[in-house]
Amino acid sequence: MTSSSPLSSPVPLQHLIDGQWIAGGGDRLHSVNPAQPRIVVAEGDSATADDVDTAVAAATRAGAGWAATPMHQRGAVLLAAAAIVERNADDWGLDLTLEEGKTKAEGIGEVRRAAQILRYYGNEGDRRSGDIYASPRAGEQILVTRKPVGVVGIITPFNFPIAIPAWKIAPALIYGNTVVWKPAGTVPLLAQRLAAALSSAGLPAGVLNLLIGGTDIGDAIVNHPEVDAISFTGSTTIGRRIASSAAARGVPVQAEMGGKNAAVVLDDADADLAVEQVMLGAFRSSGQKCTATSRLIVTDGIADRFLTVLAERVHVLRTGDPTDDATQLGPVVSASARRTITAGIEAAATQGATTLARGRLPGDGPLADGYFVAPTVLELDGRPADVWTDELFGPVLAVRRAADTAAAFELANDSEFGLSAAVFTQDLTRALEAVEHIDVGVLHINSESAGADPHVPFGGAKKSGLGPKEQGRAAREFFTHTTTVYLRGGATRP
Ligand code: UN1
Repeated sequence: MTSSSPLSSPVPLQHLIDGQWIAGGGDRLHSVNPAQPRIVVAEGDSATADDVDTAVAAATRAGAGWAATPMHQRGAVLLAAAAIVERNADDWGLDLTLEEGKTKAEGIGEVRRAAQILRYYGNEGDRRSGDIYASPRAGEQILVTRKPVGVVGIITPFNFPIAIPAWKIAPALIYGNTVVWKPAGTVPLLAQRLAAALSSAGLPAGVLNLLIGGTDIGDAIVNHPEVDAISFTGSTTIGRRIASSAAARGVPVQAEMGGKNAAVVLDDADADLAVEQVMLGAFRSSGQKCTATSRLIVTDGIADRFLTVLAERVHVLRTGDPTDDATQLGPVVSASARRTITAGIEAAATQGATTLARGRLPGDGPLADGYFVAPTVLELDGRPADVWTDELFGPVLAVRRAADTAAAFELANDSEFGLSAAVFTQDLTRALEAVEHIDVGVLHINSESAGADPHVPFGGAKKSGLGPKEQGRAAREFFTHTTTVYLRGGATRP
């Protein structure tokens, strides 16, 4: 069943500065439905460099009051926002699908996840907030307390238009920081939804500012002298650029960047479970997750059987209108993303890859102009191939065979990235070896490489990430700094 769009005309884009929704004065910007790019989802004018100054000034002014607000009171705002987001999950999930292209089930699931994240941090006031150490001196205790870092610049990607913003903004706010946020220009509508939820939940003016625009706005935030910390998720190229300019200013950065995540299927794996999970990891969200499975390593004893079943399943995957309940893969986000992914598939062919499977594309009709890429599985023979090393951020899975478990784990580590991995085995000893040998920030044993719970650390090893991990208590390391207090009584000891 195809749901009809609740958006009968493009939503006007607005920016939130100092508690006011304003139209921008910059370049024209519009977001389109990637399944039917002639449909404009939201449009308006980008923010300008002056808007960045105004927003940072507002965030700076709001800082002291917000930091002095008791954490439980700050949490109450996040909990109220969570309720608003949850209440609107079906509608905003469909908006997300229309603007980003992931399936409706994933869109609605993502909005619910944003609510869950807001709730997790909304309850932070009920948790331990610091540490006490013993002192080597009589009559003294040593306390470690936490303070907000100040004004945080937050830059978020297109692929989780509400969940990733929530998992950066919620911890920033609960620990008493104020925020200037620039979402990806391809998904402004969901950004407006989240900012509006927080605003109507009672967030004071200036505590969260939303500026929609291109990389010039992102750069202006990153380079602004009054911005005290930057949290970024996105491409490795931009992440490294942000990190170097922030380092030059002496400002901390949390950057969550690329992944080239492997699924390792060992001889003794439950093949049905592994096929199902590898498919989810590689093709959900059309492979546009930094945690997506883009490499598959199969040991020789199971390889033929496993790859045959995988290929059969890929051939019948349904790529199409993401608002249709039967669709398994929507489009990728933009024409340029499709170009890059398609070029990557073509380059692989010239570097010795064999196509093991290629799914179907939607035919002519209303989706003819959509940015669809057929899900593709490519087997490599061991010669160097870019599809093995470079993140394509699309529904493309590169496969290599390994003689045994040790060789398979070595191939899993054969990447400059180390975000996530999945290992399929029923043998506890091999699972424990995977924990010991595979160098990643997130390891799944017998589940797909993507997915992240709000209460546990998330982030990569090697070149996938910089700075403290995200989510759960780990987020506190980035969004606060500590004061070590040597605490003694004021009277002279007898
Ligand atoms: C997930 O795997 O569900 O950009 C979350 C990304 C990651 C989030 C992945 N920061 O894809």
